[in-house]
Amino acid sequence: MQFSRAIVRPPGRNFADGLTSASEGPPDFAAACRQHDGYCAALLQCGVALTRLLPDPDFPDGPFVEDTAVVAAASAILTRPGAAPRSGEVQSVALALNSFFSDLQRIEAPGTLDGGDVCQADDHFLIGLSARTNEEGAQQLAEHCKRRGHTVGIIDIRASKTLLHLKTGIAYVGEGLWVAGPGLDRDLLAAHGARVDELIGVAAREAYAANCIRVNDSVLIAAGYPRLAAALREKGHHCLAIEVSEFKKMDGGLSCLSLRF
Ligand code: CIR
Repeated sequence: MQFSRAIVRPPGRNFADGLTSASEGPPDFAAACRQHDGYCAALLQCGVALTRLLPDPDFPDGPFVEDTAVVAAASAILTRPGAAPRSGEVQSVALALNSFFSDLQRIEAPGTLDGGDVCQADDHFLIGLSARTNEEGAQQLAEHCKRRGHTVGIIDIRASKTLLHLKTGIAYVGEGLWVAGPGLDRDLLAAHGARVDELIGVAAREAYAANCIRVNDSVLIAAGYPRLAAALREKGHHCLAIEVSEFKKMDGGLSCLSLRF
């Protein structure tokens, strides 16, 4: 899949006030800004033009824009984030998406859905049921995707103690290649309709790195996870390692920092 644009939002001064289950201490604001700049530079290097939203003081989790919308083919669907304090993040993303998509839909109550629970693999969408995405939200997105000719599998990760979102643990690299962290394997993905030609299993000590993203001719991965980087390079992929330690402290990874289309 080729991407020509991404929406991003730099962290605001109150970034440390966002939601987190991590116990790594508060993020450093200046370091988070530098790391976000590095992330944006990598996207630009991949040939993607950026729409940069302004930080919003009311929404410290605002940089995690991926959770607020799902882009599928020529359409976009605005989410209803499963965490109530994040619901107001959708409005500014909607304004930005409006200039690119005439077909802008919404997840409606009582459905909730976070974009982090949605993994597109070519024409197939995997949707995670999680603490953030409920059955109504997953079904609404599934219908939306099916109407547009995609197939869908819904994976229940609610029993997982380590996965905030489905994409916390899996990534589709392209051409049938997947990356999957502990507890997520080939059989599970295939049972939910995914084509799995190859899968790189990520060990528990590198679990955070499973949230990597293919952007055009490169794979962006978190810096500091050499085994996954080596495995991807061995398969012929060009990897760009990005420092995201300050976002990890807020339970965020590489995918959640942009909406790519
Ligand atoms: C949250 O808990 O909602 C944020 N602190 C982190 C969201 C990360 N999003 C993602 O993985 N898609």
